[in-house]
Amino acid sequence: MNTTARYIIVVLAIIISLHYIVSFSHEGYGRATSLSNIASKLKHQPSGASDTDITGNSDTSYYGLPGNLPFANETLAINRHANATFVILARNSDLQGTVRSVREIEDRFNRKYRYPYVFLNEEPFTDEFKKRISVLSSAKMEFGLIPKEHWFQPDWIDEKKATAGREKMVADKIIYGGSVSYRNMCRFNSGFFFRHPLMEKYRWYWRIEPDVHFHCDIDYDPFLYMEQNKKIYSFTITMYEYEATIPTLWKTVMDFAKKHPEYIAKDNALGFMSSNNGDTYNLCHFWSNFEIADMEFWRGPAYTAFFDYLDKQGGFYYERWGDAPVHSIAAALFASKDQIHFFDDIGYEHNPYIHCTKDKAKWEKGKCSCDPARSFDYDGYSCFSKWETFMGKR
Ligand SMILES: Nc1nc2c(ncn2[C@@H]2O[C@H](COP(=O)(O)OP(=O)(O)OP(=O)(O)O)[C@@H](O)[C@H]2O)c(=O)[nH]1
Ligand SMILES: [Mg+2]
Repeated sequence: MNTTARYIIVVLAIIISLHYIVSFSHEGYGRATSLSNIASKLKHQPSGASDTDITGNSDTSYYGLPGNLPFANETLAINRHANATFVILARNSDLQGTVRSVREIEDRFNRKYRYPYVFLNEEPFTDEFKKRISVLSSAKMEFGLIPKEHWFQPDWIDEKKATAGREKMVADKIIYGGSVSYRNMCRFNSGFFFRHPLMEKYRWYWRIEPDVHFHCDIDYDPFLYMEQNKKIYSFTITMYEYEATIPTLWKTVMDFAKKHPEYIAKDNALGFMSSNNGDTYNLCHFWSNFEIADMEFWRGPAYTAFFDYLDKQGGFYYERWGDAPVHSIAAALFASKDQIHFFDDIGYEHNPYIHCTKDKAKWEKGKCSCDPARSFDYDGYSCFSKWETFMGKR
């Protein structure tokens, strides 16, 4: 062997040794360069508009698991993903409930689909929170801090008026009536979560809260369903809002609608919320703790102008406008009714209500753990039969 050949062998040996040392000491590098990852990347390139790397191996804020832990070797159910993410707003104190929600959505759906997660909080997530959540899935997980201006009460709110509004609600025993942080949360969910830097790269989201339950297997991709069927918003539960939390919301909405007729969709769902063409609001809304929806809708001109208009009226603080009626009314006015989808086959529970399909075939196929007799659909407080009548299904 000549000197050059020996020299090349020594250099190669050094490179290979370094590769192994770094693989073991740096998890991200190890994952990115593992043969199984390279092979799975070649097999599962997302197509279409999506440029999201669902495995997230190149992302430095990645907290997923290395390849030798649970689910990592499970075959992905599909080879096409939507450009989508789960989004979970939570406090550090919500850790245990968040663990339970992630665990359930993983078991019922995401272990096969591996959509990424974005966790958001107005305070930095603790290492403990990140550690306990990260162990639950091999999907990409990112933990983000909410910018102050997206969360806290803006300067232009008249604090005297806001305090008076809160005191009145406390006296009237309105749930969360005295809470400023609840109002911050509702305003954030109404107008800001889709503008968070970690959310900007995605188009579709599935909102999940701590301590919710998913009762049935979801053996297809709801994001792709939405995309392929041109849906923009979806729900599992619809109900009446507490009127005392939104005394001036409908008037504000109608003022906006009169100023901007160009944003009102042709075949809209106003008829679901008002039986007199908008004069009064029947308080029906979609329960937004579950949402699968298109952020292009929230980011578009109609919703941007709508949210800014509502925000300037101050009702998020002077009253207690919830993101549920705000999102629902916008979907009903600025989208056509056929763009709103009811996910009957997603068994969902947020205390105290459950949606559990009454269709026997779907219930069996989903191996549902919920009791259809307890489904909220036709409860007196539910708006679902109104929805069905409006959609011509009953
Ligand atoms: N980071 C953060 N998240 C919050 C805060 N308040 C609420 N959230 C989250 O916002 C979502 C809605 O809050 P919830 O307290 O569940 O409100 P709700 O669903 O109307 O009422 P519950 O019946 O109590 O569940 C959940 O994902 C909470 O974890 C807060 O002050 N900070
Ligand atoms: Mg909740």
